[in-house]
Amino acid sequence: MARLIVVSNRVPIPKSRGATAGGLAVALKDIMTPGSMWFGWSGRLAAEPSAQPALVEARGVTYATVDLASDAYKAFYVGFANGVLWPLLHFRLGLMHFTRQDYQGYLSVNRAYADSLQQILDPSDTVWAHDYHLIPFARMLRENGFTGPIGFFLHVPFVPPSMMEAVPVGRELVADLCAYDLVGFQTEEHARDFRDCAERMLGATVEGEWVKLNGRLTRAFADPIGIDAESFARDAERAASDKQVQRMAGSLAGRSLAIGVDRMDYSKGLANRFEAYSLLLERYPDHQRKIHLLQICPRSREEVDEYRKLRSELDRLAGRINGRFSEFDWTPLRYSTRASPRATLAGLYRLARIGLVTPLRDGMNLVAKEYVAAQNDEDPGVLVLSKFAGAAMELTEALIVNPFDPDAIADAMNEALIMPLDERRQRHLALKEKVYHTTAARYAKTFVDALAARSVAKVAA
Ligand code: GDG
Repeated sequence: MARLIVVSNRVPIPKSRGATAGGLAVALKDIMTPGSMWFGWSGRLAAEPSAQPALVEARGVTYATVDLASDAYKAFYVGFANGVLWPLLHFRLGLMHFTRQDYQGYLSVNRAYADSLQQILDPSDTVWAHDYHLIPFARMLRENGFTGPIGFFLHVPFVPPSMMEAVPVGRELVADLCAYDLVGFQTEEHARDFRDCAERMLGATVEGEWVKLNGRLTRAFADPIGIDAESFARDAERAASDKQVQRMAGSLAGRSLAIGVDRMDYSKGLANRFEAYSLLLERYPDHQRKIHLLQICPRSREEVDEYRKLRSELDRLAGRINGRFSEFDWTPLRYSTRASPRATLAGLYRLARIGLVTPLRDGMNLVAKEYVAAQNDEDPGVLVLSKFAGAAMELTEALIVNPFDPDAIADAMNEALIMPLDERRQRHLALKEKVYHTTAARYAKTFVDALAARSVAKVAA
C-alpha cells in the first residue's frame, strides 16, 4: 500500500512539549498506521529555515519536522493565515488585514514546506494536507515534480464568490486549491461555495462534485469530521472520580450547570453568549441563584491583535455580569482562560444540563459532538447549537439558535432548563446516534478512500 503522508502546520509528536491528545491526532489515529508519516513545523523558529526535515519515530509513525525563519513565519502565520484567511473564511471581512508582504511570506513558508518534504518524498506516496495554512502547498509539490495523489481538508468554513473576491489574491487561492486532486469540506454548503468560486472567478467547469480547470480535475466534496464517541463517553463516565469534577459537582449545590468550551476566538460568539446569559437572568428571574455558567476558553493566538482585544472585552463582560447578579453565595458566571485536561472536560460536560455551542461561524465544532457523547443516557443535558456551526447540519435535534440573537439564545437556555426528561431523552438519543455514526474514524477513512479512488482514476485516464 502507498505510504500516507499527512501534512499540517503543527505536528503532534507524541509526548513532545505542547502536544495535545486532542484535535487532528485523535481524528487521524486509525489511519496513522506504522509506516505512515506526519510532516510539518517543529514549533521552533530559527535564523535560517532548516533545509532537511528532522525525523522522529514513535509507534512506527515517522514525524518529520522543519524549523522556520521567524520573519517568514510571522508573515505566514500571524499575517496571512490568521490575519487574512481566518477572518475571511469566518465571514469577518472587516477584521481582515491584507498586505502583499504577508502573502509573500505565506507563499514562502509553503514553498519551504514543499521543498523540504520533497527530499523525503517517494513517487508512490499519497499526501494529505490539512487546513488553510496550506492552500498553495499542492501546487508547489507539483512544481517540484510530484505526480502522486494530493488531498486537502479544510477544517474551517468556505465563503461564496462575493466574499472571496474581497481578498486581493482570491483568484490565486481558488486556483491553488484546484491543484489538489481531492478537496474535502465540513459541509456540502462549503463544498458548493468553493465550486461556485472556481466557476465564477476562474471560469472552471463544474459538474456535480467535479471541478475542471485547465484540463485538471479536482473533486470537492463534504466529509464531516467527528470524534471517537465511544472513548469520549467512557472518559466522561470515568471522570466522575476526577478531583476537579467532584469539586465542581460539590460546588453546584443542586444548581444547574451550563457549560461553554471554546478556544478564545472571535468566531466562537462568546460576547453574544455572555449577553444571552445576562438576558436569561434578567428575563427569566426564576433561574437566578439556580444556575451557573462555566465558560472555559483557553487563550489562543495571542500574537494576533484581535485576540488580545477579545480577551479584554470578555474580561469586562464577565465582570459586568457577576457585578450585576452575584450574591454572597452565588457567582453566576465562572470563567477560566486556562486549558483543562481532556478527561476533566469530559466529566464537566456530563455534569452540565446545557451545552452552549453558539459560534458565529464554525467549520464543524467538535465541542458539540463531545457534549453529546459525554451525556448520561438516563438524564441527559440539552445542546444549544448555533445554526452557523457545521455541526448543525447533522445535529438537528439540538435547540438550534441564531447566535447573532442573544434573546433567542436566552430563550433556548430557558427551554433547556424547563424541558421535561422525556423530551431530553428523545432528543439525546437521536443526537447520540449521529455522533456515533459520523465518527473521526469514519471521516478519515472516507477521505483516504476517496483519495485512493482519485489516484486509480488518474492511472486509468
Ligand atoms: C477547527 C475548526 C472544527 C477546548 N478547550 C480545551 C480543549 N478544547 C478542545 C475541545 C475540542 C477542540 O479543543 C476544539 O475543537 P472545535 O471543533 O470546537 O474548534 P477549533 O479549535 O476552532 O477547530 C472547527 C475543528 O477544527 C476540527 O475540524 O470542528 O470548526 O474551527 O476538541 O474539546 N481541550 C482540552 N482543554 C481545554 O481547555 N483538553
